[in-house]
Amino acid sequence: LNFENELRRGLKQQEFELAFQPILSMRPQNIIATEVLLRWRHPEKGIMNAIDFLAAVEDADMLHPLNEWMCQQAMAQYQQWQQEGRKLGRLALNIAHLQLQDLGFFHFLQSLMTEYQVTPDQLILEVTEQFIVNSSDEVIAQFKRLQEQGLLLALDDFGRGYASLYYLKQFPLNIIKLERVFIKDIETSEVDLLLAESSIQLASKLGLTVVAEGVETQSHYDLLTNLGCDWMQGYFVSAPLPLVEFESWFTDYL
Ligand code: G
Ligand code: G
Ligand code: MN
Ligand code: NA
Repeated sequence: LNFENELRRGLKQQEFELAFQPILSMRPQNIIATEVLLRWRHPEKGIMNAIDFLAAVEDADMLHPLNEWMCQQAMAQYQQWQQEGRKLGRLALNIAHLQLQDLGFFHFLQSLMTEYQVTPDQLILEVTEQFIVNSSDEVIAQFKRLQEQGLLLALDDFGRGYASLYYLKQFPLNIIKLERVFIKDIETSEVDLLLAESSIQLASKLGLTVVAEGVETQSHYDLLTNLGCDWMQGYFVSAPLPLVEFESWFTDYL
């Protein structure tokens, strides 16, 4: 209850904010998408990442309002960048599996798309394996409908779970995001390099686009380019940044 009050207070006091991290193609290095990550600028605890509070948000039954706030803010920001002529690629949103338990999310998404003039071909939705395990046929049908209009569906944190290969087969994905633990040691560990290589090959053969997460160095970049990885994300390009810093990053970059 305490934390729930904290959350409500935080939302009301506008302590939540968005961070942005670009996703680039490997060669040439073009901005493909901009991922939105939730942050809580807590008056005592400082800046907290989503991972530090999302589970508690879920327990407090506050996931829906917070995620709806995030989606609305993100779409409004994206529309503004569009109007300014910024070429930031697609908008990539993280969608918690609990948001997808019924079709309400799709109505909500549609109303935001109408309000902010964002089309399906400007969006990537990032879901987790947990969602794929629990998803209903109706929800999958909704995703397919949006995918026919150009929306891309990404599996986040690929490789962290336990049954990934099986789900790749039965779920209509466009993209897999290779978890950063796979990337971290590819310069020094032959096993890690082999795992990255086989994941990329498998995904490519299944017709999926591969995004490497946690690309931090030139040699990560070189190795992944040679392995045929499609897109990348990580400190090598940019950390997730608050709005003002992100805008100055892309002003220099574009
Ligand atoms: O950047 P950060 O450490 O917060 O990211 C940790 C995890 O939280 C990542 O897996 C990221 O996808 C997830 N995440 C970040 N922002 C959001 C959000 O707005 N909604 C959901 N559901 N997950 C998010
Ligand atoms: O699970 P997800 O990949 O969405 O988590 C994103 C988290 O990873 C964020 O907390 C973000 O700050 C962090 N992150 C993003 N890029 C890098 C990177 O290149 N290296 C490391 N170590 N962390 C990163
Ligand atoms: Mn993500
Ligand atoms: Na991720």
